[in-house]
Amino acid sequence: MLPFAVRWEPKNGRRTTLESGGRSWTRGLSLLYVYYGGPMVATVMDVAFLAFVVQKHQATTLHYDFRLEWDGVLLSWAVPKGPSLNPAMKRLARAVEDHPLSYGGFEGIIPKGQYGAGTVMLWDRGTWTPKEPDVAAALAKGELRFSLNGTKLHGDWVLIRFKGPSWLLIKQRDSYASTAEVTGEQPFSVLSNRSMAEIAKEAS
Ligand SMILES: [Mn+2]
Repeated sequence: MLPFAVRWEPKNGRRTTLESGGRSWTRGLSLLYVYYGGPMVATVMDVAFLAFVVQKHQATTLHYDFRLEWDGVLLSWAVPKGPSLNPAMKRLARAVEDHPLSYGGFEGIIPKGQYGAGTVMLWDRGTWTPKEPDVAAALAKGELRFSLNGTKLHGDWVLIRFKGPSWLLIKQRDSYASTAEVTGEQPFSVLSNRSMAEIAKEAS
């Protein structure tokens, strides 16, 4: 009987970031749980991780840019209120243009006159795992289910398109779901531990 993978968990601390041809990705050891029809078996595998990043962006209006690495770019949604850990809170997520992978590490000031001028904070980052292997089909269908393994965001999430470029970002019910206001309670950068005001002062 062929093994059927039911879930995997990245093992933190055993990962490295590789760079090649201007593209970087993270890989490391992962615990893969497989089911052979008998008891669950855990095995260790070397897998490539897909990056996710949330950048808090004070441009004309404040929003959180939610980005998922796919096919060599960062798929991007602008979330005005930011992600919520509460499954009852459906957060508007407006699809915006793909960004280069290298932009996912950016924190600082976008100068006046440039697109998106303002302050950018690396609010969260980590890896994501699609629930279905065919991400392109899920995006075309307008329903992408995935899990996040970040510093602030974890567990299962879904992006559902409801009209044109408008999607909803919703936390799924799991042990990471909560009524905590994650954006308010964890306002600092995962990169530098700075506030938006501290990052904004950098330029002056
Ligand atoms: Mn933005």
